[in-house]
Formats: sequence, structure tokens, C-alpha cells
Amino acid sequence: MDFCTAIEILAVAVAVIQILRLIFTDCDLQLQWAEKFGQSTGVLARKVVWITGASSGIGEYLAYELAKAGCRLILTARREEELQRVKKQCLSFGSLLDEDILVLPLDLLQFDRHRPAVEEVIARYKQIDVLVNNAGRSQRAAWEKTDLQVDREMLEINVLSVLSLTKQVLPRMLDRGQGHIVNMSSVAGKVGAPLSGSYTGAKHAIQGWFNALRMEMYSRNISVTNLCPGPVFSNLLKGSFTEKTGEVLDVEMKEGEKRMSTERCARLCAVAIANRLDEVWISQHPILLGVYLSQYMPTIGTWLLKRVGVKVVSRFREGK
Ligand SMILES: NC(=O)c1ccc[n+]([C@@H]2O[C@H](COP(=O)([O-])OP(=O)(O)OC[C@H]3O[C@@H](n4cnc5c(N)ncnc54)[C@H](OP(=O)(O)O)[C@@H]3O)[C@@H](O)[C@H]2O)c1
Ligand SMILES: *[C@@H]1O[C@H](CO)[C@@H](O)[C@H](O)[C@H]1NC(C)=O
Ligand SMILES: CC(=O)N[C@H]1CO[C@H](CO)[C@@H](O)[C@@H]1O
Repeated sequence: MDFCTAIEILAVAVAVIQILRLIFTDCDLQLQWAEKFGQSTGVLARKVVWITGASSGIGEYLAYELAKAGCRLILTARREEELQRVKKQCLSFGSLLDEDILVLPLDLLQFDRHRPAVEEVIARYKQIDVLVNNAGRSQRAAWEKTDLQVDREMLEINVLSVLSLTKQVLPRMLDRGQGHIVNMSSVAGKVGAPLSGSYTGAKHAIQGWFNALRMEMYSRNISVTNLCPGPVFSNLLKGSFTEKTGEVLDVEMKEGEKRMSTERCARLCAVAIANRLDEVWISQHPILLGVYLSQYMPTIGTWLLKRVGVKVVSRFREGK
């Protein structure tokens, strides 16, 4: 067998392995690799991690995952009772003491409270190792019917509040010469998600802001991670925006919908944080495949998604 044939066989073998890995995964291949062979979440032990939106859904389960890893935690959201419930559950895993978890209720739309909140955290822990910007609201709406005011409010909660809190925390990280900003985006931050126009716009915006930040921070030892989950069980639809100003969707996610469990999503998020990955995609197929397609073969991806996107999303939402 000559050298060229050997190379060809090797190339085909690698391609087959990659395709097999892709078929049997619920996240992108780099994250899949990190989960099996990368740093365990144990490397995060004793790190000070601030999670916004920790009272419910992905943020809540990420708190559990990180409590098990031994992180010191700051839990933020508006509902204090819910945060206390999450704290109690975190303590039940046994690796943390009461003083290792700070419940810090905060409405992220009150921008003037961001600085005092950061000061409170620094007074308690002297440092912030990881900030997880997770709090956010989703949307279900037809683009042409959406009030401009809804777009505005979407940008306030899903973009500007994130930028504001990050700007308050970043100087503290730069002072210490280390830190990690983690932002909860969505596959809607990668691909246009039909019938969620303002949400897609907000997630794309934050994605751009943080991609720029990552470049500026590389030489200064600050990592930036964008987490992009697809559909995950949570209470997200209860607080979702619609087309109309002031209206909330108030829908429960139903068992049997093709969504990832909250635990699994949180577990993969924790692996991404432990391994300081730049960007991860967390979803089952066919959505994961759609993201791969639109990223690596954008012409074909757009051609296809344009034709089937609305239908697929509508059917998904009807629980079929
Ligand atoms: N579930 C999915 O399918 C999915 C997919 C991709 C991305 N995501 C993203 O994941 C993140 C978490 O969502 P989730 O699915 O876990 O939904 P969730 O269960 O509704 O959690 C949202 C969290 O955000 C908090 N929050 C909302 N408004 C806030 C405000 N003004 N100030 C402070 N906290 C606020 C909520 O707490 P309070 O109500 O107590 O304030 C809650 O803890 C969001 O950024 C979402 O876009 C979710
Ligand atoms: C960079 O950050 C890592 C972890 O966040 C830390 O261990 C390391 O000491 C930092 N390096 C420098 C040069 O400050
Ligand atoms: C891309 C991205 O990371 N965006 C999200 C950052 O975190 C906030 C939650 O505080 C989300 O709502 C953003 O959309």
C-alpha cells in the first residue's frame, strides 16, 4: 500500500468517526470530547461563581451542578424565596457550608443596583472567578405583529442588563488578572429562529458583544464562554414575551415535548465552564444538525431553513 492510499484510508476513517460521533450526540463535538476527556468540574472547587437567573430552570440546575463541584456560589434572581429553596438544595449535597452560598435577590432591570450588588459580593468573597449571565426571557411572536416596545424590552433584559452587570464585574477580574465571563445565549444566537424574532435578535446581539470582548480579553487572561442550548425543559415559557407589550405567554412545557432535561443541559454547561470553551452548542437533533449545517454550509443551511423553518418550529410548538 503506498503512502497516498494510506492517507486516503485514514481520511475516510476520520470522516466516518466524526459522522458517527455527530449522530450520537446531544452537543457539539468539542464539548462531547471535553465531557469524556477534558477537565472534570472538580477543577472549579472553591471558585466563586455568580449565577443570575438561579431561581429556576437552567440556572437552578447549574447551581446544583456547581455546588456538587464545590464552588462557592452567589445566587441572583428576583424571587428570594425561590433562591432560598435552591440554596437549601445546594447545601444538601454536603460539600458547602452556609457561608459558601450568598442569596442576592436583584431585579436585573434596575441597573442602578448592579454596582452595589457587585460591591456586596466583593465584600463577602473578595473576588469573583466566574460570572454566569443566565437570567433572561424568551418570546413567541410573529415578526410583523411584534410591537416595537417588545423589541425594546427584550433588549433591556436580554442584552443591556447583561452588558451592565458584566461592565461592573469585569474591572474586578482585570484587577486580579483572571476571570471568566459566561453568557447564556441560545441556538437562536446562531441561527434565525422563526416566530421568536426579538429573542433571536437579542441573542445574536449579545453573541456579537461577547465575541468582541473575547478577543480583547485573550491577552489579559479573561475567558469568555457563550453557551448555546436548544430546547430545554424549564419555566422559560411562563415568562415569555409575546407580540404585545406587557403580555406574558404563561405556558407550561409539557412532558413528551422533544426537549433536553434541565439536568443534562446544566451538566454540559458546567463542563463547558470547567474547560473554558469559547462557544458550545447543546441540543438534540435535528436542531443540532441545523446549527452545524448553517455554520459549516451556510448556503445550503439557509436554503433549507428558509423552506422548512417555520413549519418545523410550529409543529414543535404544537408538541408534535
Ligand atoms: N429553556 C430553553 O429552551 C432555553 C434554550 C436556550 C437558551 N435558554 C436561555 O437560558 C436562560 C435561562 O432560562 P431558563 O430556560 O432556565 O428559563 P426560566 O426557568 O424561566 O429561568 C429564567 C431565570 O431568569 C430570572 N429572571 C428573569 N427576569 C429577571 C430579572 N428581571 N431580574 C433577575 N432575574 C430575572 C428568573 O428568576 P425570577 O423570576 O426569580 O427573577 C429565572 O431564574 C435564558 O437566558 C434563556 O434564554 C433557554
Ligand atoms: C490566569 O488565570 C488562571 C485561572 O483563572 C490562573 O490560574 C492564572 O494564574 C492566571 N495567569 C496569570 C498570568 O495571571
Ligand atoms: C449570547 C448570550 O450569551 N446572550 C445572553 C447572555 O445572558 C443573558 C441572560 O442574562 C441572556 O438573556 C442573553 O441573551
